[in-house]
Amino acid sequence: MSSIEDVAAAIRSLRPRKVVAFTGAGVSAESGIPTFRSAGGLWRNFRAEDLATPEAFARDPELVWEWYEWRRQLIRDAEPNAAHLALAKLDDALVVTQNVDGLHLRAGSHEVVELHGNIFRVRCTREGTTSDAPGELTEMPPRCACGAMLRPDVIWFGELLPDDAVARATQAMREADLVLVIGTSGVVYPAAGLVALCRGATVEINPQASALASGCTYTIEETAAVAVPPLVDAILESR
Ligand code: BV8
Repeated sequence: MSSIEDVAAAIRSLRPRKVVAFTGAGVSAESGIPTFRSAGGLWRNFRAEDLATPEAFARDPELVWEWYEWRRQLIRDAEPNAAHLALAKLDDALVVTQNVDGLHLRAGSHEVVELHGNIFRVRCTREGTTSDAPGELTEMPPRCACGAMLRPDVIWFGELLPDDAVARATQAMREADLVLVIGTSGVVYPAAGLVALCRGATVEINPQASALASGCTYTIEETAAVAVPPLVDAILESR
């Protein structure tokens, strides 16, 4: 386990050119969005793995949409925190996120790979076409103009990730000088397997060591909003 100061000093001497930020639910925790595995992550005692599946949607689409609309409202009422805003200052870095909350984009990050989709987009269950749906849903479940049900444009458990997102994340991880691993438990695959592709330095920022900690060059047991801004400053100072 390292201190923020020690890792910032290491970054200043490393002078990283290609930086990737790999983020999970923990980066949005200080924006008031409950993580999946924290106590607040349960909705009506359902685990995410119970509701974020094609089977759950087929069984009870209204229930699944109620859960998504509950999360969408939480996220609408939230603001990007100091970690999101600091990462947005790295305009040539790539953010590879497991989060569907869109807070990195709202913070101003331009290069963002949403591995698991975005909760404010919908997809037609018949045509597969996607469209933005930021506003409150007027009907549950919402329907496409073609009459078919709409589903959230997210990747559910048991579903394959978008090829282009995986390809872009894989290439960036392979070429990275530095990967910041922020607020993920590192248990959901194939996302968690991306960090090991990095041949440069990896820094975990997480109050509790994740399943990825042992494979990281440095681990900082701090929250994202506390640790990410000084590390971003160190990257910018090294330029
Ligand atoms: C697939 C979108 C092919 C929906 C999500 C290999 C081994 C084992 C299992 C599998 C495997 N390969 C595939 C699987 C199955 C499964 C899987 O990984 N299961 C896990 C649970 C064991 N993977 C899949 O199904 C994937 N698809 O593999 O397809 C296939 C097909 C058929 C059969 C087999 C294979 C699809 C996975 C994507 C699912 N969709 N989200 C939605 O959001 O509604 S996953 C969802 O959960 C999130 O996107 C995220 O990825 C994950 C939650 O993880 P984290 O983000 O890490 O959050 P978590 O709460 O766990 O941890 C938070 C961390 O933050 C903690 O460590 C905490 O300490 C820290 N923290 C808290 N506060 C702070 C903080 N850190 C910093 N600052 C703070 N303030």
